[in-house]
This record gives sequence, C-alpha cells and structure tokens, in this order.
Amino acid sequence: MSNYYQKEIETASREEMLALQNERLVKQVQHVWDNVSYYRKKMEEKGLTPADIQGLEDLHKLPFLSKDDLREAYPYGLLGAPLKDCVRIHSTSGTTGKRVVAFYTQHDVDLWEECCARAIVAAGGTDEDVCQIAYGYGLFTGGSGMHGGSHKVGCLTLPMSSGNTDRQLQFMTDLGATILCCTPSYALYLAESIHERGLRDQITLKAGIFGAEAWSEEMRHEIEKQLGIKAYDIYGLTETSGPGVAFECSEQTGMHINEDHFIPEIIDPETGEVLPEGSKGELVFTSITKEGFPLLRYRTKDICILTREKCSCGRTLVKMSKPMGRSDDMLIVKGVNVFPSQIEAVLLEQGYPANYQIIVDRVKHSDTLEVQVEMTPENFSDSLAKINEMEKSLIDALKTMLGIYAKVKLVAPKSIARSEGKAVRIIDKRKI
Ligand code: DLL
Repeated sequence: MSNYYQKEIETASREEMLALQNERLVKQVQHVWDNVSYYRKKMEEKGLTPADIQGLEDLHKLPFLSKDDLREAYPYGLLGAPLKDCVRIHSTSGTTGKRVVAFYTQHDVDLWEECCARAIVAAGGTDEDVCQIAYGYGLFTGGSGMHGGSHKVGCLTLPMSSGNTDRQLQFMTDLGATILCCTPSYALYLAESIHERGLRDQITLKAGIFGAEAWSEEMRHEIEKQLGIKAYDIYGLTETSGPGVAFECSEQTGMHINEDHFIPEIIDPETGEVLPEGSKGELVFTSITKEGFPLLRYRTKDICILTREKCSCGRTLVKMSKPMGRSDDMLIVKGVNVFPSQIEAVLLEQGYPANYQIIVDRVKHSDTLEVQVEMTPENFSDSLAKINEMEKSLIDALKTMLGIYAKVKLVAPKSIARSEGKAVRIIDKRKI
C-alpha cells in the first residue's frame, strides 16, 4: 500500500464530518455506559443517561475525565472491552503516582496505526521510503505507533528504538533512511553527532516526524537546517492511543486532528467552560472509535488553540496549534505563569543551542528562576567580559518575554545531559 492518504475522510466537508461524529458519539456513549461502570456512575451523578446525548450539541453535558480519574480507576476501572478482547497495553512515562495504563483491542491497534500512517503520508512518506523509528519501544507509545504506521504505508521500517547513537547513525547511513521519527531533542542530538562524525554528506533523510514533547518553531528551523530535512510535528498521548491524534502537513501551520476518531474541545482550565473556536485553552478529547479504553471528555492539560482555516494541503480536518505548554507543567514563579517553551524560544532566537535546563528554587520564601544554557563551541573561547555581556543580553530578553528576572548561566558545550527520549528541562527544587 503506497498511498495511505484517506481522501474521503481527510477532505470531508464539515457536514459530512459532523454527521460521522454525531453517529459515532452516540454509539460510543452507549458503549461506555454499557461497559465502563466508573464512567456510568459519573453520568448518573449528573442525572444523565445515553438518551441525553443525541449528538455533538450535547457533548458539553458529559462529565470530564482527568488523569486523577485514571489513577483512581487503575488498573482496570476504565476498561471498555472484555480482557480477552484486549491485545496490548501501553503506559505513560509519568514519574510520580500510579502510572496510567491504556488498553487496546486489535481493532484499536489497527485504527491507531492508520492515524500514524496518515501522519507519515502527510510528511511525504510512501512505500519507497526507509523509515527509521528512533522513538522508544515498549510501554511508551512512540515506537510501536509509528512502527505500525510505517508498515501500513509500506515503508521499509527500521525498528531502532531510542538510544545507541552509533548504531542509529550506522543504519541511517548504510540503509539510506529517508524519514526519521523520534523526539525533537533526540533529533538535535543525532544532528550534533552527525556533524561531529563528519557524516553529513552520507545522510539521505528528507523528512522527520517529531513529537512527544514541546518544541518551538526556532527548534524546528535548527533541526531542518542541521539535517537538511523538513521537520513535521506530531501529537498524541497514551490515554487516547499515542502518536497520531494530530499531525502536520506540508503547510506546517499546526496539526490536523484525526476528527473521525477524536472530537476536540477547548475549555477554560479554571472553570471547565467550553470556549469558542480560536480561543486559547485546555484541549479535551472524546475518543469515538475506541473499544478497549474509550475515554469521553478527557482533559489533556495541554494548552492550545484550534483553527478551522482552509489548508493548502486540501485536508479539512481541524488544526491544533503546537501545545503552548501544559497547564500542569506550567511553572508558577513569583506568581507568574512561565512556560518552558517561552524560554526555549528566547534562547534559540538568540542563537543558542536547544540544550538548556530551567532550575526553580525557593530562597528565603521567594522563588528563584535560573536558566542554564550551553554556549556554542565558538563562544566557549570568548573572554569573560564577552560572556558576561551575553548573559546580560539573555537576562534582558527573558525579562521581556516572561516579565520576571531569570538568572542566566552559560555553561560549557555538552555539559547538559542529552536525552534519547523526552528531554528533562525542568528541575523544580521547590518540590523536592
Ligand atoms: O508522548 C505520545 C507521542 C509519541 C506523541 C510520539 C508524539 C510522538 P505521552 O507519553 O502520554 O504520549 O505524553 C503525552 O506529551 O499530553 C503533551 O503534553 C506532550 N506531547 C505529545 N506530543 C507533543 C507535541 C506521547 N508534538 C504528552 N508537542 C501530551 C508538544 C507534545 N507536546
């Protein structure tokens, strides 16, 4: 199968998509009511039965689900299909509390892989391509999801998993990989390693599909420049299947949401009120085709904007902006909301590499914010006076962006630990 572009769905008219969503939503609510007692109880508490949900106009009546619900219902409380019909689990990489475990029937796996296939095709992938999957395999969804998508498109799939950079580069060059799938931070690390080893002219990559963590436009330009590719964003979360909930097309102005499987809403994170299209708020998803783990109105905590402008690629699927941070990852420093993505944008704009760490602490009842960023090898040999000047200029730019003072420390190249998966950017000592 060389063309996995599902034209009828991806270019459906608004009326066609609404009709499909209405039909699937009504069925899904009944499925959940019949099979998921945890959610049925939540509906009953609001005096709701499936008869109250006749279509999208009733969606707002349904109760939300949050990560806390998932933890409370751990492990089987939100299972929507008999265990004998489930064929796989995946789990979040969360470091605190109970993990979140999501279940998949074979049908769920098939639909998920189709979503990932759409992302690969949107990035120009065909059955002629060699697709290197350098997302982690295992409990994390990145590796398996993109692997399945790559198979569906008919690419030659290199199931590398993350890490072992020497081996990654050997296969990339020997087998002529054309598409790279990994986290953006690992893509930059690979790019750095390619330059160090003088392999740039042996690289045949044309595209990369990067996601699982926040990355700025500036980081995109950096990756594109260093690897000579087009870098596409991809979004998803374990709770809704994994990568492929939304993906970027050639226009690179936001990610098309696979609306035939996921109904998105934007809500005010404080009040839960549904906001009109174009507003910035928390993204909520209702999965309308899932059997094993059918979450209704799941609060992602990701802050973004939905837009329905005409896209030059021809797809009519609604677009989400790059997440502008998470409402729960959002740092509150001296009462000010700080998103790591704002800091990253300033650093890259000023020509620093995307290797940085944000350290928050509390000294004498007052919050402190420190940004450590690596110097480029060229700057490393600069005089102390020049380095002081550079730090001062960064402090000013951060103050303009954030509205508060952040101490800046320029550190030696390669002194901040590299990640093979999601980068660890924040050290909040106030929580330790
Ligand atoms: O990160 C699934 C995934 C794998 C997506 C590979 C894309 C590529 P989780 O580990 O459950 O699942 O983490 C989900 O990661 O709520 C966002 O906060 C963040 N995230 C995912 N994709 C992006 C992205 C996978 N493109 C959480 N940009 C989500 C920014 C992202 N943040």
